[in-house]
Amino acid sequence: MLRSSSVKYSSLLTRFRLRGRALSTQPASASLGCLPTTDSPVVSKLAFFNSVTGDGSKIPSYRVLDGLGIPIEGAEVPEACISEQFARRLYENMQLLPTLDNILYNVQRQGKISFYYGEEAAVIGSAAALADDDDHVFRVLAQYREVGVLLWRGFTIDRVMAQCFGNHEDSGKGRQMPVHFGSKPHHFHPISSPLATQIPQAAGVGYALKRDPERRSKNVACVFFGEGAASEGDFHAGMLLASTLPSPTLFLARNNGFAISTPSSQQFYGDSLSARGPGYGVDTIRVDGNDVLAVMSAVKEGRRRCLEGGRAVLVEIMTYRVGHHSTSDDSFAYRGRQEVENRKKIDNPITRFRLFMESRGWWNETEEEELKSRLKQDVLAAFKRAETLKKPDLAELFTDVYAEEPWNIREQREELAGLLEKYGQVWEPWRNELKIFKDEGKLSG
Ligand SMILES: Cc1ncc(C[n+]2csc(CCOP(=O)(O)OP(=O)(O)O)c2C)c(N)n1
Ligand SMILES: [Mg+2]
Repeated sequence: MLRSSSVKYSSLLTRFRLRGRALSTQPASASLGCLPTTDSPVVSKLAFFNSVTGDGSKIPSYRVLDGLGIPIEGAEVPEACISEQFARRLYENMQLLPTLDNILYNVQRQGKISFYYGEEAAVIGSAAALADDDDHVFRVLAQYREVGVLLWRGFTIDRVMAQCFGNHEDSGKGRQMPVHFGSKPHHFHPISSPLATQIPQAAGVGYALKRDPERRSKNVACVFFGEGAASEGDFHAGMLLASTLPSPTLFLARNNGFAISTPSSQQFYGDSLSARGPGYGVDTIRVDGNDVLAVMSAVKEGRRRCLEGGRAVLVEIMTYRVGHHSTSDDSFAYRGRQEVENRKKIDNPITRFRLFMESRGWWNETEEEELKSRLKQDVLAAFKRAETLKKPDLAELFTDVYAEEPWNIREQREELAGLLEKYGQVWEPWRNELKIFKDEGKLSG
């Protein structure tokens, strides 16, 4: 009995050793084989590790332009896609975001809507890399700071305003909170408020795309989220799903240093989000998020890997939120004004790219002034127009949930119709309020 079990043990040992020798990159003499259930090589040195770089250093950040807009040594400017015309488009879109931000910020202070944007290079660089073409579609599941992706895809400023004001031109029929955009023709899934829900959803979208022979290797699910959202369990569920049931899911983590008032130093202890990618077996890169060219190149390479490998990729985009979290936040309650002013000056993504354009003779002060004034006029005109438009038809309150109206919804609709008939013209608050709806709030649907 004893003899037979020790024979079995020694033959197993030989097998593991042989297996280890075949797999190991070490010389045969140094190989101690592999564990039976993994390819993990056996070692005799007791060593803990806490770094994915192997030498304990931080994961590097990929960059193309320095702070003065000059390509750094060894960096490749994506010449193929940086023509003067393309660079101008990038720059104009980057400038449009703060213009929208400033005007709508002031509007919100008058109590009209709520709003939040920022991170021009991170968002526009990604948008440019994720443009659909004749053969490929890049489906976007956003958090809320990524309207630049929609604008890059041709969503108009009028439509931005329609959504924020919830008027009858809003394809969401005024049912969503402001900035919770969605647009089917632009392949932009509707945004939802609970943080991180879009992450596992994206892994599901990626998997569905892979299962569909028509869309396999042609479509990618691209999901944006902040480093704060990545503290939710949903981040881990999404990464695990996309890596285990492999799917073309591009994880775009905007690390802007804050989740409202919580600094990222209180969100995680390790080497930030990039360190998590290899834990899930996911190709990962960290990129300077204030360098639009670096973001564009990294996201483009990420999408290539998703398309060709059919697997997930993680891009951590390092930036800094110079604005308040949203229009309902005063960030100077938890960080110094000087810190923000310094960051605005030292590492401004727009200035950096403007300097690059100027160094090529593609931009000057006059064009800068013209662009800023044109964008301001466009945004103000769209804002004024949106303000005058009526809210959607009141009858829309009862539509779109069920294919056929059930009895309880019919009862509610009839009850409202009765109340409107009784009080709509005689009770002053209702009389005034109903005027802002299409058809003066008649239940015409
Ligand atoms: C599940 C959930 N918890 C909390 C919130 C409130 N909330 C809204 S935005 C936000 C901060 C998110 O930070 P981050 O993901 O880093 O995105 P950023 O705003 O920095 O772009 C929080 C806590 C929420 N919307 N959903
Ligand atoms: Mg954040």
